[in-house]
Amino acid sequence: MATEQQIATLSEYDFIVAIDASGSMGTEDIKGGRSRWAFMQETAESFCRDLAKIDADGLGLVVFSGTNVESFDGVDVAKISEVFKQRSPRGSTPLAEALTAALKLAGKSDKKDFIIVFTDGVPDDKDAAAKVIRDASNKQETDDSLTILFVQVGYDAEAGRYLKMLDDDLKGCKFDIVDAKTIEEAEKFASTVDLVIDAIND
Ligand SMILES: [Ca+2]
Ligand SMILES: [Ca+2]
Repeated sequence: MATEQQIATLSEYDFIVAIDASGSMGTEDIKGGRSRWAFMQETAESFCRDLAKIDADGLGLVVFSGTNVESFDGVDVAKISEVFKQRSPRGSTPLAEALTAALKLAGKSDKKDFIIVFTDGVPDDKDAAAKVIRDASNKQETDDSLTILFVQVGYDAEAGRYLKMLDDDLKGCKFDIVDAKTIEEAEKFASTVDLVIDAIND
């Protein structure tokens, strides 16, 4: 269970959830024959239900695939479920554009920011996505003002290597602001609050 102290710490943050809706999210490689999209939807809704209790002015949401990067501000879980119903997996993985959109939502208030990205594949432009993160890190005054947690859905080995590089080995950053976990690792935490605090401290 999360302590009051932990919840007080996290109430200083805006939470922004970025959802990869690229075509490969339709791959049915999750146990029980489910698609990555269905599995991610269930997990993301559960995390958002917990985060919405902490983030008093609502969550930020970015949904990205192909040339379609949609942003929503101040949303609740019902809105997130509605967006899931409207989108289905198609197109490529514009991660750099999605991170840029998430940072734009983050910049709307003075709160600290926590961005959680659910993604399954290698982005369209690896270097561009890394540059967005590096530039954000280098603008920060403190390590905890922004954290980006990547949650990998499915088992794409190249995507796993890329996200691990962002987490452990991204050169030229003032602060290490990235944590990367598989969706199975993320689900093992006792609570969403524990997962978020672990990522902030990474
Ligand atoms: Ca908020
Ligand atoms: Ca890290």
